[in-house]
Amino acid sequence: AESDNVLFGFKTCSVLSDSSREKNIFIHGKLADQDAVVIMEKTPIREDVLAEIFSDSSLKLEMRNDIYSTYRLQAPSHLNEIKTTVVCPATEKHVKKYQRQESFLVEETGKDYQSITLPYIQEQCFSVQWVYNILEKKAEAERIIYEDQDPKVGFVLLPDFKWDQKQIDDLYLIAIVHQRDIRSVRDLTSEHIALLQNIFQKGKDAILQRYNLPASQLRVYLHYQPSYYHLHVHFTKLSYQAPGCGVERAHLLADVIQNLQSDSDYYKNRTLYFPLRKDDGLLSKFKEAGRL
Ligand code: M7G
Repeated sequence: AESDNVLFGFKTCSVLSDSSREKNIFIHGKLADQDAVVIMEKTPIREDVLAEIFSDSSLKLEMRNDIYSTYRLQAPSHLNEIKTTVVCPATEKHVKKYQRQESFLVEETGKDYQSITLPYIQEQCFSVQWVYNILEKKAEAERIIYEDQDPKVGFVLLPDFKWDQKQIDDLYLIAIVHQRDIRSVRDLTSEHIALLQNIFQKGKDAILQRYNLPASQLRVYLHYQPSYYHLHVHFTKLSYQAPGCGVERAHLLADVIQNLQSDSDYYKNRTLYFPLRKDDGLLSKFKEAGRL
């Protein structure tokens, strides 16, 4: 029905990026005069629904040649859904985030962080209201897989919104810490080792219990730079190449813990490398400072 279709009346402005291989499209448009980003993605074909597809679909022959034939198969509509994410109202930063663009690798010393990055993220970063909504059970409360309520070492583990939870192959969860003053790995010191170990251990336990997936099948990491400056840890299936997870941004949680164990100020002083998109405001700041 039109009334519960939030996309009714959506007007496309531009396609930000698309991929026939990943079968997704990122669109910038207007929803009742507000900027919106819509992400649509065809979901994987699951083995457990094959029987239903074979018995309940209509099949149209396209061509036959010797032992070869191709068909157009119309699967039952509930097996033919498009996973859709809507960001509205979207900021200019959201639009840029999803735009396909050239990236440049930035070299950020501890000093650069203090003088360039920190001032920038203090005024420019994405709102973390959605994170607070999760921590306060104002949103996604029923999706929580595990919670440790301790204010110091506690966290909430839940499915990332990139994962529709229909199959384990693209398992993707995030652990969001209860502490609110840790922006990124740059803020971590040996004081946080207990917190990180707690997330690592209990996160792995919870995933084993819930999904029967052992730790040896998991990639557990943080992003630097993250999009959202409230500390969170990504848990994905090892065999799954999550979109947007290049090697340059990922820091394995196990490594982060060891680095802090050997040097409490490791992430304060180290030079960290990360890619930034061509029109990222932070990239301009590095250029202005003559660091690129
Ligand atoms: P990140 O490393 O800060 O940024 O990770 P990235 O998106 O550039 O990787 C934030 C993670 O939180 C991403 O994996 C997002 O898909 C996920 N995420 C973002 N939002 C706004 C939400 C949300 O509202 N709910 C949930 N469950 N996950 C989200």
